[in-house]
Amino acid sequence: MNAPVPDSLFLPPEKKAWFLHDRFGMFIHWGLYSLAARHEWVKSREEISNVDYQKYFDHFDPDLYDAREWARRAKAAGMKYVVLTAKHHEGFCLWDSKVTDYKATNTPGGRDLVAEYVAAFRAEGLKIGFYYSLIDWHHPDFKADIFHPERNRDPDAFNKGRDVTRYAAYMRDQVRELLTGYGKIDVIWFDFSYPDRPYNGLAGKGREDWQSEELLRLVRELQPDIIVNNRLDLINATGELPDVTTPEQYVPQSWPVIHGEKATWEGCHTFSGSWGYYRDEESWKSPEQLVQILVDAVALGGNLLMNVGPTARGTFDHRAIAALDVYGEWLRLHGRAIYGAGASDYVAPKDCRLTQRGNRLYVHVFNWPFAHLHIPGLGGKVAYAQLLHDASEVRWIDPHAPVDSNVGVRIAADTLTLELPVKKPNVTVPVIELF
Ligand code: FUL
Repeated sequence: MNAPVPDSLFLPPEKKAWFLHDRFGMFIHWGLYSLAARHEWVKSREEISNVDYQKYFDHFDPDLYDAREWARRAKAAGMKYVVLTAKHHEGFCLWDSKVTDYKATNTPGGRDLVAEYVAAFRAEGLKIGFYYSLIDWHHPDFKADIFHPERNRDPDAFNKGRDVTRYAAYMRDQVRELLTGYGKIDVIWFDFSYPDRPYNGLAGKGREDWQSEELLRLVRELQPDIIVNNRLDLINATGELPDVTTPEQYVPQSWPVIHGEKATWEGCHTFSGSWGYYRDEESWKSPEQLVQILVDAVALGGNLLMNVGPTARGTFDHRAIAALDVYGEWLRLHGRAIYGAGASDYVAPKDCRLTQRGNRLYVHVFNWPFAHLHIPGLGGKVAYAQLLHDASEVRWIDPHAPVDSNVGVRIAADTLTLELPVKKPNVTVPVIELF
């Protein structure tokens, strides 16, 4: 059922102004997998059947969940928008959906977790987003594929009687609930299509299975200004740039380009190696890495959606709180190098990144050099320079000063050579602001 694609399913740049300005959001992955506490893909990875997964539903009781506390922490970390997994691949719904029993209100917890989330984050002034999985390992009409937890049963027998068009209608019903029940929603984050990976002769899932055009048309009808990500498998079908493209767990080398155009993009990353709460995971990022991922995104014109995986009791783990505090502290002093800032046409010196906001340029120094930092192309163009965290002046070497006759090296007139303190300032990533 493929209705023709209308002229434009995606937003013009002016509708994305808030998104481009705000730059930094919180992703939240929360679901039954938080009880297993060993990755949100646990059901697929360990091939757990619905019957065996039921224990997590029966024990889901987030008694310490206080969405206002989450929202306060997000705001204090400098995050301006938020995206919560209303439903992840396991199929469990955090809201009181009328079209399934597989939802938070039917667990011992018995609350509409989405309603509390929306109210709390909105009250803190954050923009509100929903993640909604196109994959559903619980729904009776979702077919087996390479990732399905029950993929190793005979796929023909497993898929018999399953009707993916019913599943597509179910998704539309749910998206309608989410986009009509909670006021203005700013982001919808669909996840994900994999049309090129057939399994056992079965076609992979893609826009035909999801009926992506219809889904997107519904989204537009209900929330015309909502930002929609790129995972509906529509890029090639529509020939258009999606509202936002979403490189996952990597820092692009250059500004992501689609159809020859620079895309609006948002990197998404985790604090450790999992999106869902993973008790025993040890690969937590260092403070430097956390800040650098954010700077890397903005320096290439992008956003960062940084993930927290709350525990099954509804709390943020102490390691997540520490990571959020890193952002809060850094952004309190360096926010103007991030919000409303973006890529610069100047070339960053080695081990640095540049962001620009109007006619101010920000040099983010990832690896503190000894005493001098040379920035070609900026000689003669800068009126004043300071370290951003304490507004202490940074002086530079006059390229026209007499040459030291013993050395005979002259600084090129178009190079700005900053004289830095020998010791790295005591901030995670120091920034020099150039006026
Ligand atoms: C992926 C999902 O499979 C992960 O579990 C996570 O939600 C990530 C943001 O997107 O594709």
